[in-house]
Amino acid sequence: MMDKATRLKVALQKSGRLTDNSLDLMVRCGLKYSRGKDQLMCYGENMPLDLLFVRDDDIPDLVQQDVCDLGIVGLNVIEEKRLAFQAKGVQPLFDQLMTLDYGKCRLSIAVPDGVEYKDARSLHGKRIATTYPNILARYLRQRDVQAEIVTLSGAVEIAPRLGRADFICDLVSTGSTLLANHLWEAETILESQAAIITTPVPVSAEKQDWIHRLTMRIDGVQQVKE
Ligand code: PRT
Ligand code: ZN
Repeated sequence: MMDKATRLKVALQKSGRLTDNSLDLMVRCGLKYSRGKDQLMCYGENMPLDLLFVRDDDIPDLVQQDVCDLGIVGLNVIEEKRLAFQAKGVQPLFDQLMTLDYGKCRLSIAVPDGVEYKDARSLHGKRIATTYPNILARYLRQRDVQAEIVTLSGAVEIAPRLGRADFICDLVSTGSTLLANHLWEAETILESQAAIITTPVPVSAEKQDWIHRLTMRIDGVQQVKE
């Protein structure tokens, strides 16, 4: 094994919608790895690259804190974190290196069946439940709409039925969750897919070289699949 400082650390989602595709991508890039005992890490055997498994929401922070050199996470999480850091006056230290061809979804405004919605102005004076308060706030600000953002950590789709909100702003892929909860998709506010983020802080030449090789291999893998 090479020196710790020269090994790339890549953060992946531990268990969720991005996990299988992200691990599969690493394998297709040629990575052979062994699992650590704690299941928290995988160690590259034929590349100086180790995988760290965490909750997706923690991935931008790990890159921000320079604990990891790279991370794979949805654009929705990247954008929400970027805006949250900016709101606190902290400079976000993660750059988007490339987008990946999985994890596709959209962040949309959804409306209870029977309720009218024409455009963003329909949200004026209303309560909107979401787990993406910063992205939603920017959307409302850009349209001069004043609305109350109800920040929830999950189960956003049941908020209207519980009387906690008039509308929701949530991720949609097939639309079946909205349908099952008697909601209809009115407006998309962000298109999302998985992406690789990296630190803008300069890394060693060896690490930079491996980041370059990895992105070339990912390009190759993604072109084959097209
Ligand atoms: O535990 P951890 O925090 O790591 O996982 P998580 O529960 O926060 O995330 P997870 O695994 O659900 O999603 C990880 C990422 O996958 C998201 O951040 C998105 O970038 C992406 N993704 C793609 C989705 C969806 N599609 C998706 N459909 N994330 C969530 N959903 C949910 C959505 O919130 C809603 O509840 O699925 C439901 C809607 O799906 P449809 O198909 O019924 O429309
Ligand atoms: Zn999460």
